[in-house]
Amino acid sequence: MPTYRSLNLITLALSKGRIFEETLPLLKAAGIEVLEDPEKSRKLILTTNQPNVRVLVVRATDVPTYVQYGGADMGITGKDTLLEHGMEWGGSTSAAGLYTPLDLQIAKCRISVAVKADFDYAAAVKRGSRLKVATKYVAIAREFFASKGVHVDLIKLYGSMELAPLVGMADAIVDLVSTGNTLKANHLVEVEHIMDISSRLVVNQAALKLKQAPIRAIIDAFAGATGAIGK
Ligand code: PRT
Ligand code: MG
Repeated sequence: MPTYRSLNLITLALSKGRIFEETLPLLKAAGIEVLEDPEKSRKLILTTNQPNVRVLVVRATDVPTYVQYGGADMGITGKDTLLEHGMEWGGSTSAAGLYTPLDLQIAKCRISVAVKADFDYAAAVKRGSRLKVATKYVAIAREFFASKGVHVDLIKLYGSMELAPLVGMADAIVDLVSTGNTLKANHLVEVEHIMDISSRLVVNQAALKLKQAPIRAIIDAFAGATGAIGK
């Protein structure tokens, strides 16, 4: 049986860095202030000024997993991460028991295909060449190239994708771009814009049923602060 405390306790999973920083104003709008700085503290569970709200610090790619398995009631994560986690787009609920009621409009970027400046991507596509594509986003890349009818060999990497074309390991990469400075610094150019990315609030559906009032209060405060419409 859940205890009174566990029925009140709200656990939010966040990743360090840009998502954490950009979430702070949203939390503030919900009257929540995180009392420790994850960049300074080694703690993985952070307290807040609300005794019934705590924050878990997890890897960005682990946020959907914590929420899916109930380690956290809710989390904030990029659309890129949700798609790679297997979330189907088009609805706000998924088979994994995840509910994504809000586009928070934070940590915005786009996911793109980039190649070395001297690689003629359009010609390679036109010829029907098989492309070697390095990416952390294999699900998104597979779906994108399949929809274009381009044959690809995907090489899974966990970071620094920009290196792969430079060392001749891949013809192209699929990666997140925001200012474009990283591509430019590595002599890569963007040749396809796959989709726009922003971060979403993701909620465990069972937790939402058990803890309706406190979770709804946070969703509403975030929605007000974002000016977001349910997506
Ligand atoms: O770093 P770690 O391996 O722990 O995890 P992570 O890279 O998944 O986390 P993090 O914090 O870097 O990114 C979390 C989320 O922020 C992503 O899932 C995106 O939804 C979002 N986001 C927004 C970005 C960017 N913008 C972004 N620019 N994530 C990464 N980048 C990287 C990009 O991969 C590239 O290397 O920044 C570089 C490009 O930036 P520009 O400005 O040079 O174009
Ligand atoms: Mg990173």
